[in-house]
This record gives sequence, structure tokens and C-alpha cells, in this order.
Amino acid sequence: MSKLDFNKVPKFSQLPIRKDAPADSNWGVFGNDDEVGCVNFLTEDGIVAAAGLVRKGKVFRLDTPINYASPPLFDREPVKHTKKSFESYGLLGFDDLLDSYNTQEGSQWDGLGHVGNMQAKAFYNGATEDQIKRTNKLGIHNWADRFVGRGVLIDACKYRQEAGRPVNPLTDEKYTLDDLKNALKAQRTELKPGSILLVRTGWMGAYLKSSADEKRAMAPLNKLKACGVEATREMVAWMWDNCVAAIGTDCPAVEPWPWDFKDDGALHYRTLSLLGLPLGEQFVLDKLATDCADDQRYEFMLVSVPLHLNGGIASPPNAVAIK
Ligand code: UVW
Repeated sequence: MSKLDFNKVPKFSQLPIRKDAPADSNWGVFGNDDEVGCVNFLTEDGIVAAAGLVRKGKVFRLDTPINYASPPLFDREPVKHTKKSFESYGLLGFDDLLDSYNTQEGSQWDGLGHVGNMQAKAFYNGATEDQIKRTNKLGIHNWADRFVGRGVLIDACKYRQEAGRPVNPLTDEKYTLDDLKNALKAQRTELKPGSILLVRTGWMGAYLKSSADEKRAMAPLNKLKACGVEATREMVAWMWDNCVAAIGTDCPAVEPWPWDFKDDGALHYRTLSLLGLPLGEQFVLDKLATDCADDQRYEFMLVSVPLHLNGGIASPPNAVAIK
């Protein structure tokens, strides 16, 4: 992990820095061979500072239990968990077997090989489809020991409720950039360079409260409706200019679902492919949000240890917020 001078990071308005790179992309900023993306904003100094945010020894798990969604969203497969007995060795014991494990069945970081930019026909930093398919290029393993730093929660759901404009999380309503900025102001929280941004939209709480029938009905890709943050150029410019390392939300797609796969302006393309900015979905944020409201501290140390899966496309975050 090399030193990073945040003052030398080009502004969004100065991107791209490479002639062959698509508009609004940061390709080359972290080096032409970089596979880490905005996680580069998580520095050694930032980790030391984040450790200083641990004051009361409270730990909040940010991932859902495996198979929490029944059935999983977006037509993804459920995990089959079996216990393999040691009986045949004459021993008393078991191993786990997980079959059909889709790394995006629940809480997840989308890795940089998840989606590419359709116009440029390339993934982050110009990686090709063939490289993603045949090599470990842009794999999730690149973040296996890098995802630690200052976490900041924006309780956008609470902000909109208190402003008298509640969002129904089970619709495709959006949280605007102004909502996020105003929520931060209301929380008296600053977005310092090198922060992992968490946004509570209220979707997870609403989903968990739904009946089994409602969950079954909303799970398929063509039936789901979910709130999210607006997919605009201004939104990504704000995140880049504030050196946000990643954005994790408690909704299924970060941006409102459904979004149009053919739309180059979708947040998935603007972030993952053009900026190498990780997207986190289906995070568990309610208990953390309650604690932040109680002590009025919306910042904490965040430790996420993605799967050490060479070439992996995504991973459960295996994340905790520590206060
Ligand atoms: C979608 O937007 C379909 O979400 P994911 O990143 O889980 O593919």
C-alpha cells in the first residue's frame, strides 16, 4: 500500500486523464495496471485514524446471514448447506458443504469484474471481457486485505422521514444527492477523504418485515422494485471529489431497481466500470443506525474482509462496524 496524496487526486472535472479512456472515467489515475480502484483511497494513515474512532467496544455485523432472502433476489440460487459427517472415519464430527453458492445471494460487494462499460466494451481501467473470463484480472482477491478504514453512515431514510418526505423503500423511489448532503448536515457529519460510505435507505427493514408470500412475489428480477440513490453524473462526481472509497447500502442495487441495463448512465456503469468504485448491496444497517442516532456519532472503524477468491466477481463483505 503506497502513500497517497489526496491533494494530487485529479478532480472529476479533470477526468479522464488518459486520451484513450472513456468520459468520466478515472482510468490510469491509480496506474495503468491498477486493479484496486477507489479502495486505493483506504490508506495506512486512514486505518490508524479509523482505529481512533473505536471508543466503546461495540461491534455491528453488516452482512445478512447466508440464505436470509428466501428466495434470493434477482433469480439468484439459494445456497444448499449440508453437513458432511466424519462417520466413515469412525469419528464424531462434521464439515460444511455449500453448494450453488452465489457470492451475491445476500449482502455483497460488487467487484470490478461484475459489469463493464458497454460503450467502451471494457471493464475498469480498460480490462477486457476475455481477461475477466480467462484470468484473475480485477478479481475480488485484490481487496482481500485492503478494505479497512473510516466508515460513515448516512441515515437517508431517517432524514427523509424527519423532513416529512418519507420514501417507500419497496418502490423505485430515489434518494437525491441533496438528500445525502442534507442528511450529512443534519447528522453534523463530515465526508473526509478515504471514507467508506454507508447509506441506509430503509429497504432491508421493509423487506424483513414482509410476509413470506410478499418476499416470494418480489424476488424475481422482473418483479422487484426497490429504492436507491440517484444515478447521476453529479452523484459520482461528488463521491469521486470526496475520495469516497466505496458505497454500501441496505437496498438491492444501490441505485433504484429496476435500472436499464442499456443505459450508460446507470450507477453500476458509472461506478464499477468507470471509477473502480465498489458497490455494496443488501447491507444490514438498522442497528448501527440506531446506535449512531443514540450517541450522535455517525463515524466508526469499518473492517471488511472479502473472500480470498482469486478472480472472484463479488463477495459477501464479511464486514463489521466498530464503535
Ligand atoms: C443489480 O443491480 C441487478 O444488482 P447486482 O449488483 O446485485 O447485480
